[in-house]
Amino acid sequence: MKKNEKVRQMKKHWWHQATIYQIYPRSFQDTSGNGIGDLKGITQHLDYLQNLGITAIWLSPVYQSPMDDNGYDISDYQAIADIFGDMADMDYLLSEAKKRDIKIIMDLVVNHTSDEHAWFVEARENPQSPERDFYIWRDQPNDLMSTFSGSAWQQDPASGQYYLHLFSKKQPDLNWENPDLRHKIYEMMNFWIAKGIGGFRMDVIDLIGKIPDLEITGNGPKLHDYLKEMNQATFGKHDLLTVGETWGATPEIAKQYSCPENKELSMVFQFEHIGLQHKPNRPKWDFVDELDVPALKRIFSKWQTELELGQGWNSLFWNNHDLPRVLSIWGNDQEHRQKSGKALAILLHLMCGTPYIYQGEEIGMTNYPFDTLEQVDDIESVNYAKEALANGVSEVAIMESIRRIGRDNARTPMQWDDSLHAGFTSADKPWLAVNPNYKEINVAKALADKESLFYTYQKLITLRKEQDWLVDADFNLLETADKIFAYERRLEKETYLIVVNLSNQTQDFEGLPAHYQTIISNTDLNHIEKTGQLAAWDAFCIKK
Ligand code: ISL
Repeated sequence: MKKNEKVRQMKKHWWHQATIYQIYPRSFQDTSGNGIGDLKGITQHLDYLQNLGITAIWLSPVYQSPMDDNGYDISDYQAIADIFGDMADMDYLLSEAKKRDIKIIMDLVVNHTSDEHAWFVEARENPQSPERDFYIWRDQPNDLMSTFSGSAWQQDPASGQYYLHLFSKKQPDLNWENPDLRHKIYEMMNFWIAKGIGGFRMDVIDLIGKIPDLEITGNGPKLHDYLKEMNQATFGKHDLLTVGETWGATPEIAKQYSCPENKELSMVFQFEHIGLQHKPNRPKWDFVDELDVPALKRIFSKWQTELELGQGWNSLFWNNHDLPRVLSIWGNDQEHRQKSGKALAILLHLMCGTPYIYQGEEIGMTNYPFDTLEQVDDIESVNYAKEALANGVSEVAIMESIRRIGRDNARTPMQWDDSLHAGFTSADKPWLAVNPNYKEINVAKALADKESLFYTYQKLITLRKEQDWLVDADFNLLETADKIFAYERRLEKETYLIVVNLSNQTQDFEGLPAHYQTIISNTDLNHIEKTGQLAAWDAFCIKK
């Protein structure tokens, strides 16, 4: 059988043609008036999301939490944080979403819990308890460092032992070697599956196989055994989407996770393209001024060809709640804001994989002009600033990094309209300031303008549902000028050409065929035909 035929016959899942929308609940919509987004706020905007066309929402954590890391520090996996509402609100969100054919993907944070989780409280108070071994304790720390600065070990005064925390001190790492712990996690996952959720996004899942004594954190030897066991014990029997957050994945590793025969996950998030934002092998704060477009092409092309259908599956994303806004990094967030936004969307969404949109991306939200440390909330940025100041780095330089790369850029409130606080909250002050550009950039304005970025996203989402080639076709990067990203998708006799000018400059381009059909574009193709040139941020897809 020819490869294309095999591919067409392969078992397809709903998520092969899905587009996922990530919501950071804290920043989406406040209905209670406390300045913090909540579950009712999400339910209130389901019609908006249905209009956009998305298949599922990935919900960042809404569980009970002391909010040291905005909910990625969970103290009860089966309860909802008061600030977000309660379980009745969650059930209502699930049922209202279902009415609109929207699934809910829950964030599964099981590399660590909060130090206020009952397991850790017991472990700390009673070193003889079974819970003690749910965490990782040593008599002496080694050199492991926390992602949020400083040592990854914290001494517990009562026993004198140190516990491991790869993130904040309030996020002790779980010990996945302990089978009782693993089964408790599977039970919890089944509780959520029974509620009818659409799947799980798995926070830093590649860390669960760590061997702390060897200072191995990512991709430990038992990682894939645990995932296979988890699959069998939980989601394997259901048609759910599972996506692992895996900073350390190479294409080889990603195949291990996502190859259907392996029965692990549907897909993973790989971050190689995100790595281009900072200098090679440097901390993320050491950002680059001039982005390397040829490297971006090489990286995407590698992932597209290595994870071809049947071998594995890609996740496609520019943004999430940890990353700066793509328009402020790869796009032009000033004079070409909408057009560069469309170009970046067209470029990404016509590749093979499941696309993810982060709230506000669809209306072209941008980085926030942070200039003092008082404006910064995120624990990662705050800890970094403390450490850098102590090491003699100037506040000006620190603010430059935070402004460019800091996680709060993604977390400023969603901009709904041009009223006070962008319609996000009726409180005097939102938990994090609204971007001052909200009068220009907001949902109401985007919906009113048929030419807005919103409608490009809407069209891309529809295309993904309707056009099978987006799933089935091969990917082939074309040789072009540095700043042009062009690729073909081919399936039997059909060929689709995607061309994007990733720059503010005009580029020569002679590659338009005599006959074609336009699938989507942000520009006038006749003009390109006549001049043999792409204008700044021109982007299109044609069928040859
Ligand atoms: O972007 C990062 C790499 O420097 C980190 O901010 C981030 O911590 C890392 O991507 C892991 O992220 C996930 O786990 C963290 C949580 O703070 C992030 O929000 C989450 O996405 C710990 O749970």
